[in-house]
Amino acid sequence: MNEEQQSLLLNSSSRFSPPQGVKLSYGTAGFRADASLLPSTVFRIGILAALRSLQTRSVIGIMITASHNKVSDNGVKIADPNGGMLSQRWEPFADALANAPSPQNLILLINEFVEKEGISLDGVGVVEVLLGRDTRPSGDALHEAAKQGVTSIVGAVATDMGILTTPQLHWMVRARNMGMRASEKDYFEQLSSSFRCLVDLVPTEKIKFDGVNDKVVVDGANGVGGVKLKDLGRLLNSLAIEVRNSSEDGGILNDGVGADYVQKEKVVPHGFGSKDAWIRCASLDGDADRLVYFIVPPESSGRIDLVDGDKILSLFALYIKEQLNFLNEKEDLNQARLGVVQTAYANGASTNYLKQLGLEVNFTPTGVKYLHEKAAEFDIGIYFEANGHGTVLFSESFIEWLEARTNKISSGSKDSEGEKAALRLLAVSKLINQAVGDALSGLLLVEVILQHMGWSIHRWNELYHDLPSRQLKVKVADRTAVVTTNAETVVVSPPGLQEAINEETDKYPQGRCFVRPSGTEDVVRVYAEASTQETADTLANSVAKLVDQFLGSN
Ligand code: NG1
Ligand code: ZN
Repeated sequence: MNEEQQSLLLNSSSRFSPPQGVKLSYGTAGFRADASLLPSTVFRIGILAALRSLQTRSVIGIMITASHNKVSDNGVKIADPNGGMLSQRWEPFADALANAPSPQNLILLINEFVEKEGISLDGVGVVEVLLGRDTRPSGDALHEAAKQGVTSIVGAVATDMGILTTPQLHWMVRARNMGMRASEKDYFEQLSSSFRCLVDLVPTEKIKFDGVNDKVVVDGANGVGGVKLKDLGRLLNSLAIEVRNSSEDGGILNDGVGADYVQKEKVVPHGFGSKDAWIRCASLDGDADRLVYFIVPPESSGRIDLVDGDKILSLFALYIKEQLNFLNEKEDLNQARLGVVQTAYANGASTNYLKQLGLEVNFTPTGVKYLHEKAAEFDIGIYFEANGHGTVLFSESFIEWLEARTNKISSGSKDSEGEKAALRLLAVSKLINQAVGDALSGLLLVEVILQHMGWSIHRWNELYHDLPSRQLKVKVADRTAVVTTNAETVVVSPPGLQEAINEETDKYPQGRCFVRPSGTEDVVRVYAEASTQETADTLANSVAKLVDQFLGSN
């Protein structure tokens, strides 16, 4: 690197000292920690994003959020040129940068890395990094740190996209790199127009309004999603959306609210109660990349019936499979490959259901980057984590095929079911976020599919019955001592732990249990399923004890 570049970096990085005695790791979804520990990390991620942008000659994104974590935390993650997660090859560099002890050390690391990756720091040409942040109070200062990081690489500029949901930022990066319009207004317009198109294609005999089913009530986690959903809702006249726990209501982010709370605790979020009995309710997480639905049974004393990511996946799969059947019924036609992707956290009943539909079910480790990568292998790949993060990916070649097919329709032929199915699938590909899981676009797709099927949330929830399950966290001295294989279902280290888990699990009818180190919290997670809630709880508790015995607490 030349002298100008070197002194720019030395100067700016001396203003952002890393916290003492803390080791940060990029994890399953970027860096997350108490916000006070993060300025230097976010600054350095700014540098990394600028380098990635130089290497790919594309727009890169930085999102400042800690999703469902508490309000005092924050975090940072990168959107790659295709709008997806940062290339896994760059993650070790992100870790090394974040933990470099001094500005000199940082420069050494950068020099080494740019040489290895063949990135030229000659300052020729301009590259751009888009910055987004959620509603956390620490967001402004961290945004400034990211901007300083980006602009300490000669030729890189940072564009402030303002307060956004995580999926909006990813969508914008993807759109920019595809030469498409990429403002927030464009995002809302694309979602609302494809939603309207799908509503227009709902079979007329299915359209019914009965008061209870017309409205969806959404818990916005007191985060960014609620406000954005209100903006989007104004563009939709065939759907009534009531938003509660929007960040304007004064409640605390993710505190007794939001998709993570609702999914893990299975209780009503703040602001919901017996008055909502039987209504269709949904919950977003703090940065609106997760979505779950729920039902408040009457006299439930706070418990809910959860309609989780697995059930959203099942609903999407059913609808898409129906459209593919219409396409294949009479004509040639396209033998599109449909695949679904889950993790070990998927409820066993959902996997059975999907297999009974004749679908190919694939498993990957936890972390949407793995699910996304697998789903991208299909013409249509649907992936969801049970916690409500997921989307539907369409291959470029299948979209081209659909475009050609639907062009034929607009130039004169008649409305067969096959033609409507092609129009629907094309509209789904525009509605559902192709970059990452997106609660807002997911919610619109659920809503229009329910209209299409003429279903209430109860009918949807009856697709199959979840096996009772329990998730627990165990604090251990070193969670990295747990090493797993087979999409995280089998522990290979410490030795003997898996055998002990197997012995315990075998005692329970329909028992299934696995443990893995969390990528976002300093805990080992335990998941257990069994034929009754009591036995699922007992299994989870006994395995948590085993983890504690094998790994010891702090
Ligand atoms: P970890 O902490 O690695 O389990 C959690 C979720 C993931 C994913 C990431 C990123 C569970 C059990 N795990 O990861 O599915 O969403 O956060 O947000 O829900
Ligand atoms: Zn999130």
